[in-house]
Amino acid sequence: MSKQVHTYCRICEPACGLLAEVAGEGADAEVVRILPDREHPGTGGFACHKGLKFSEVHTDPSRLNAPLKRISAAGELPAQFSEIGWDHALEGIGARLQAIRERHGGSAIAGFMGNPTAFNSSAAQAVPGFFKKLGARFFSSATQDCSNKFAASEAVYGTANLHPTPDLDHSDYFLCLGENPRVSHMSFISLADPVQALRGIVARGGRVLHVNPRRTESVTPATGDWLPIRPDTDLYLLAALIHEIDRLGRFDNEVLARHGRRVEELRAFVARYPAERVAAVTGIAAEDIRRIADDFSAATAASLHMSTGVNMGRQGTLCYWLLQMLSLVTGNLGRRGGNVYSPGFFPSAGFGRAKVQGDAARIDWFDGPQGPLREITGTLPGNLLADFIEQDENPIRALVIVAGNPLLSVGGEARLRAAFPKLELLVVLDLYRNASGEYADYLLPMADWLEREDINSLGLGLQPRPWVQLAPAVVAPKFQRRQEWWVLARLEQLMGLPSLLDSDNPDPLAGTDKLLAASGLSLEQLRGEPGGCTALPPAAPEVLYSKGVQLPDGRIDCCPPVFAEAMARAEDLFVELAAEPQNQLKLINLRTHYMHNSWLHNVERLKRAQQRDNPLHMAPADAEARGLADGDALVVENTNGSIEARVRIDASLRTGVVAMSHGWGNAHTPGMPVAQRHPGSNVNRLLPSGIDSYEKLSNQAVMTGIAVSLRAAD
Ligand SMILES: Nc1nc2c(c(=O)[nH]1)N[C@H]1C(S)=C(S)[C@@H](COP(=O)(O)OP(=O)(O)OC[C@H]3O[C@@H](n4cnc5c(=O)[nH]c(N)nc54)[C@H](O)[C@@H]3O)O[C@H]1N2
Ligand SMILES: Nc1nc2c(c(=O)[nH]1)N[C@H]1C(S)=C(S)[C@@H](COP(=O)(O)OP(=O)(O)OC[C@H]3O[C@@H](n4cnc5c(=O)[nH]c(N)nc54)[C@H](O)[C@@H]3O)O[C@H]1N2
Ligand code: SF4
Ligand SMILES: [Mo]
Repeated sequence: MSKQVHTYCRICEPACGLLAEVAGEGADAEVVRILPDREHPGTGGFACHKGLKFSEVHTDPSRLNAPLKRISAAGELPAQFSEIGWDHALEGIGARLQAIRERHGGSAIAGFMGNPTAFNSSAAQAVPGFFKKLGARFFSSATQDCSNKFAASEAVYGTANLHPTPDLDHSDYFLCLGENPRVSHMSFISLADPVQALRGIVARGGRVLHVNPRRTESVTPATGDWLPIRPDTDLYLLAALIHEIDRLGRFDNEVLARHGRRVEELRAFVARYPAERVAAVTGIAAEDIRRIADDFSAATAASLHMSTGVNMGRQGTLCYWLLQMLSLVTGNLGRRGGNVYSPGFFPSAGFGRAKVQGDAARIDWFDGPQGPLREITGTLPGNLLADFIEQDENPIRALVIVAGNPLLSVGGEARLRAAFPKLELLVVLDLYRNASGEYADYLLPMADWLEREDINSLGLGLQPRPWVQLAPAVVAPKFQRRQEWWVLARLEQLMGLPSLLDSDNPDPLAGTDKLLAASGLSLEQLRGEPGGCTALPPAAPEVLYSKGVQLPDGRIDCCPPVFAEAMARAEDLFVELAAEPQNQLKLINLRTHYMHNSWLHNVERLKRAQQRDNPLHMAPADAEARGLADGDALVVENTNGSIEARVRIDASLRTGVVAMSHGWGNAHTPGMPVAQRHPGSNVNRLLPSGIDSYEKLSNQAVMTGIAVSLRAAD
């Protein structure tokens, strides 16, 4: 006898509704297969192969199933581990953390919280709280991903938590920058089947334009056109678009008078970048820029969005600022079909409120080891992790990684490989013994999302069609797998700190109950419903202004004073880009359907013939100019490092641009044997690390538009 359990996928933003078919009862229950949930009120049966095949991760024989303790020397690879019981492991870890804390203070301890935590509602609450209680330093994958968005929204809206999403169902013009909806399913918007939404715009006679150095899989006659751009130059395109719209006299002065401040300062900044001036640097003809400005501002309802391809350039914060401004000055912000705020079950824009000074957001800088530093939503720059471990004064001595793999996800692999063995203690909480875990003193086996309860709170504010679901654990955790919140709460107890486990009836999701109350819902009610899922009424577009914007006077800052230095630097970078040699190759990222950052690499089914490594994709003209053919072995190098790769000629790339997938490089990851058999190269060896490798305003790492050169492999 089998039954079907309603659940949803926790791999990426859409959170697709799923049905898990379960055979057996209690501890013997097994997930037989996973199907799309066609009746799901939010996602309507959309799902991709990663979610539908997640049971292969759930049952992967390489999973961590018991706590492991290192028995080989620090840094020795491959590492040797032996199994120990939970009590033993946690007592050992607790005692060592406590000793380090007493000797050197909490800041000698650090946490690194990786991306899957974002979809893990109990861990998302427990992990930052644990490190705060310790007074520890804190890092997260956000500074490799999107922290520019937090910094920009803080300054512009007064909250890191407001990210107006494109109202694709009602747009007749959509500008998509540095994002590949078909492959990634987008980020900072939780929408099932985004490609269907793009098709809808084109079918209605509207226009979709993909601004990208690569003609992505999202560019088709039915889903939009391609506007090729030189990497790391989006700021100048956005500035030119706003300026040309101003020139056309199309600023919505009524909206700006009602909701904006410092509009003249914005005007003055963008006036530095007329279309004629930015054409050569962006690689986009002036008349094309003027035509887009005209079409965008003339559209009945135009929206726009940007993602990691722009975040990871050198000026992601300013880009996100101008993206908001393009929406605002054309009257599209908070308007049907424009960019809207959809609070869902709780208006979370009120969280993450910026500190203010006068009428503007301010940043609290402090002295870092190498100059002024800030935290962004509590996080230090991941690109300084190696520096903090290696520094003489007050170094990090203990690191706890939760659902992350910084060795492969952060720039400068060689620096982290050198730094990790210097730690007195490295603890890794993961599904796998991943590349970073190879350096661990303790590896702790975590439950996956079929084995735990979750609520889709990540979607708060990001769902154009809002819904809430409380998914029960489909089956009990297998073997000795445990949840993150429980591990950290046990450690708190062992270290004499207040802990959730002090309660007789600990509920790691209890914090969400208060938020649910705002919509007249409760955990108890959702737990009682078989599907656990409720569609919520969409909000009126104007709530962006009433419930979203958090600056004291309710206005939007069109030219935040905290950007002054970065605005001046924008001109220096412009001059630098303009002076670059024509034949300089620039490296960008390339997500595929067959990888998910550095994980899912142990899933055999994703290792199809063309997907067993991560070649260097190259435009035909660039290959021809260098006498290269498909399959040639190369060394890709720059001042940061070098890697080996094979050439793949790829006509989808703009000339001068090469692309490689990240998350590969598992030659030394015996804990993931499928991944190790198809190791690929870690492209992040070519990325910068350290003090000049991230955007100062936001701690966001620079990861695209990286200058590289090529030579034949020996
Ligand atoms: N060159 C380059 N580098 C990049 C990027 C890029 O585009 N180009 N993208 C960046 C981005 S956007 C991101 S978000 C980061 C991601 O950076 P990270 O978060 O550091 O890395 P992931 O590869 O997502 O690794 C996630 C780890 O969590 C584990 N895991 C999965 N589910 C769970 C769970 O439920 N519990 C626990 N405890 N562990 C779990 C997986 O096994 C894996 O080891 O990478 C960044 N790095
Ligand atoms: N299959 C799959 N899906 C994923 C992931 C995955 O690894 N695999 N990762 C998940 C995660 S953690 C995230 S954050 C999201 C990210 O979602 P997206 O941001 O959509 O990720 P990408 O597909 O890497 O798209 C980035 C795009 O930016 C382009 N680009 C690179 N440099 C520039 C530039 O300078 N300017 C412009 N305009 N474009 C540029 C690239 O060509 C690429 O098409 O995806 C999520 N979904
Ligand atoms: S699109 Fe993302 S959330 Fe949906 S099934 Fe695929 S991996 Fe899961
Ligand atoms: Mo990400």
